[in-house]
Amino acid sequence: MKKALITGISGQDGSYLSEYLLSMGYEVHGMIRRHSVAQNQDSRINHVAADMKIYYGDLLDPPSIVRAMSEAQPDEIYNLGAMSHVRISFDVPSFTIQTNALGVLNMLEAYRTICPKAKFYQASSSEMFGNSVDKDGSQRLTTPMNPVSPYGCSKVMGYNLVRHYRNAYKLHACNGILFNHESPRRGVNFVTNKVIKTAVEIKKGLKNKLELGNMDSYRDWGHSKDYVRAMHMIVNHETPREFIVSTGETHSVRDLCQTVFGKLDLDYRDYLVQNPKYMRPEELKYLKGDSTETREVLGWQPEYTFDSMIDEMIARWESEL
Ligand code: F7E
Repeated sequence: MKKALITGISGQDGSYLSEYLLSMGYEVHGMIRRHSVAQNQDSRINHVAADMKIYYGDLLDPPSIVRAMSEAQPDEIYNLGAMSHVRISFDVPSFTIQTNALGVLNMLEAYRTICPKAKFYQASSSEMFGNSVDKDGSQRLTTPMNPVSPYGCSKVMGYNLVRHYRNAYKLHACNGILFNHESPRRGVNFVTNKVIKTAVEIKKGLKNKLELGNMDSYRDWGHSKDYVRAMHMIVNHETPREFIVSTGETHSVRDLCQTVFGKLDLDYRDYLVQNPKYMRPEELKYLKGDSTETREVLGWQPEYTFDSMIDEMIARWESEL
């Protein structure tokens, strides 16, 4: 039986990844941070918590990492824990850099000391590219990294540390550069789920406006469930290296609103209020990932489309509200 240790197990990706690994017969161990509202700690993994071993821990608390790694003795480590909200990273830049950069260092140090034969996956992000776009309008492994947020800067540091530790200590450490990925489990302060939840509330007469920031940025939105399958393929590829995970399709925030409200027979322009509070000091304008190599080398393919993902997210709020 293979054993996996997941940091950030209570997040969107952590919850789907733990379900996926359990379905393949893995013994799953996970680290969660203490939260003052106890039910918020593990609401996404409650349904599978009894089948896993959960430890309190923090990427900034090396003793907790050492304890979890020593007890789990994992074959695979997935470092998904992070301060993952780009807009909020401007408000808490020091915490973001510590968690997402120093936190990776703490994980790598424990890994090379306690279980160097394990395979290590680092959740790297398309936010690392900033506003770099290749001439053909895509980002790929060779695209320069010019991050435009404390979050993006911190992820570049984590990415480079993983490459450095792989080369210096001959570790099987990999980076998946994942473009935006969503699902019904996405936090409601990320734009997809915010727009979808608000649209359903408006349809049900519970709200009368949608407050957003920049409408003209473009994102390559995939589904988290498809992307956690890619994580497993990346870490189990014979050669530890980097891979891009993306749909290759891009939509603006405006397109997203039009599609979501259109599906509910509404016009988003009747409800939209632009609020500077949601603007970022520097914005990443355009993302469209080229994952051709990942599809060819790993045989990965997404199952969801932009439309089927939105339908699933609408259905969640329609049944919940
Ligand atoms: O914003 C615009 C906003 O916060 C998408 C994280 O998973 O993906 C995610 O980062 C776009 C931006 O995601 C609102 O300005 C407009 O252009 O949903 P988001 P993100 O910043 O792209 C990357 C790959 C990660 O790695 C991150 O961890 O939507 N936008 N109005 C808004 N965004 C939010 N959140 N709220 C608004 O009201």
